Amino acid sequence: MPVDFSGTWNLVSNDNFEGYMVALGIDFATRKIAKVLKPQKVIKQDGDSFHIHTTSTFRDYLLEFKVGQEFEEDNKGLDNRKCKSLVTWENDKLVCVQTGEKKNRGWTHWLEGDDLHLELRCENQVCRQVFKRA
Ligand code: VLZ
Repeated sequence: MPVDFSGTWNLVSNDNFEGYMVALGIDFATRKIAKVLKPQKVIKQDGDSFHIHTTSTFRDYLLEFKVGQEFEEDNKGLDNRKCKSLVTWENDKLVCVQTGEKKNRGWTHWLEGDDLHLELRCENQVCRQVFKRA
């Protein structure tokens, strides 16, 4: 049985989101608001088809993709830079490479115990987020 990330997840820790946002070029005023947010993720997974909705009181971000199929990502409401994104399985980890203007951009999701982990990468910055089931 493959891993199933489906569910509603609440952010419980967020290490270096500030550094990640600086690397993405998010302005100071937006960072001030964004760094205190406690986003929720609603993940719907059907085999290799994913729907990841990140919601907050400030902005929402919806991502839909199939593992192994490259797609254009607009990052609307984040840094608004377009990139080519490809998500693949690395064992039980879901790994996204976001190819574009920013070097080393991407993220990794995995499950650890009852927790959902997310590592967000951009240039030399790594943000680590942990979510618990709502
Ligand atoms: O997550 O790429 O789950 O897209 C934060 C919204 C969303 C709050 C961060 C507004 C997206 C921030 C993280 C304004 C600057 C992300 C992927 C993996 C799915």
